[in-house]
Amino acid sequence: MRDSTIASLSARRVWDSRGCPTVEVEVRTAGGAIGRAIAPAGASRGSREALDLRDGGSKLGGKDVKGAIAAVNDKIAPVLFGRDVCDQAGADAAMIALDGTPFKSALGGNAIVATSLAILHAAAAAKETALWQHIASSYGRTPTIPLPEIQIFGGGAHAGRRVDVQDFMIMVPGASSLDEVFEITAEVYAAAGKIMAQKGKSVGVADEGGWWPMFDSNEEALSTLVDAIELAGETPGDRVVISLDIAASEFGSAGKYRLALEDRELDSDQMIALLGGWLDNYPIVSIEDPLAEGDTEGMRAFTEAYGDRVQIIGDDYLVTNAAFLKEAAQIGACNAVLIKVNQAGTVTESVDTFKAAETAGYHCVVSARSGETEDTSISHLATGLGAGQLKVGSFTRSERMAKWNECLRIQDNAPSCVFVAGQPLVKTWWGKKGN
Ligand code: 2PG
Ligand code: MG
Repeated sequence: MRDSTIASLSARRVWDSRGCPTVEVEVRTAGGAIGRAIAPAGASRGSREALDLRDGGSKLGGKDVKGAIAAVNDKIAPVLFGRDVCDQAGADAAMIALDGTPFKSALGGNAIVATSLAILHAAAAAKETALWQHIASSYGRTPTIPLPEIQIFGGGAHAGRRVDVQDFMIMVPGASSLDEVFEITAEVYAAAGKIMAQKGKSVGVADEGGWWPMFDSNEEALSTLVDAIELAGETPGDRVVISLDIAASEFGSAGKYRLALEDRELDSDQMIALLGGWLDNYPIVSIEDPLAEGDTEGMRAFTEAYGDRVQIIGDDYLVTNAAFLKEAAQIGACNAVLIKVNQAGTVTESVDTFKAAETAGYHCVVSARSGETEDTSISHLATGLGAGQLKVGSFTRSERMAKWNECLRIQDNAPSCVFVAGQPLVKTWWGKKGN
């Protein structure tokens, strides 16, 4: 164990996968341990998540982060100097107190999350242990290799709203290893590309590297995904299943949903019926944000109708917040939660939400953001917590592949760490098919 006292902490400006500025924080301990982490950025954000501090103005679209960097260097660093990096909760609480606002808008969610994750890395380095191992031992967890959720077509706010639905993904709960998941996913991704090219609809990729959704309807994306799974030599609903992020807050509010592509407006009940039809007709096992974040009654009704056969994830709806999750559990809204560290703002609050989810019997999916970097902290977080599932975006582009490849490295270095294929999805449509 190296001396884990914080000797220096500073931020620099780096760039994310959309070419936008973001914050990297580097922490050094007296014993020479180094921890480094970069803040990601969402495009479809919940209204109650931690707020990034952006400079505004006309330069760089108002997205520069000089204020957030100054917040780390001038305000956070003096408060954390001399603390022990192994006291994650203490460091996070100190930043929350220093910020003093409900959505971390004073120091910036980007400043705080990069610092919180850098401290986590520094603690692992001080203990001379892998990050996933440090997480597992700190929080008393049994590590597992997560089941990936991988995007084939983008959509919504990540694809110029070409279709309303944001993520058309596959999961391979029938795979026997992570290698097999990736092999099958690579085949499905390539098959989807071939189909798009044959149809003359191959025009590039969306924000997370999934194929651009050159479709005439949301449902055409679903049927094309089924075709791609078949072209890859798989039987849809057998080893390979579909997962959707509707991201309904992007096109719905006050109980009204505007499907731009199909030029029609649905109320909450009609939206539930539309999605219910998709669940009947396609091998979908997981559906995220099916209703808008303010449509609590819709979310409850959808969960009552379909919660026994499909995973229903709250993302914009729950924003990695333990209190919101407990409220949702009380009324029976959703049965799973997305864990995004930058929505909560700190590692400690994210783990609190994870624990609240587990107590409530909710599944957990650790997730990247649409604006990402080479930072692989979430691969370790998903493994170390034994979260069960990991959502990173597509199966192309290095800000995505960095996370998938890190899972392979973790697996090689952790022979006792099992892969959790299918396990989190036992209550689902896939499970009911008798697989
Ligand atoms: C989501 C994420 C990732 P964003 O909605 O789950 O797909 O998107 O980071 O833009 O919120
Ligand atoms: Mg989402």
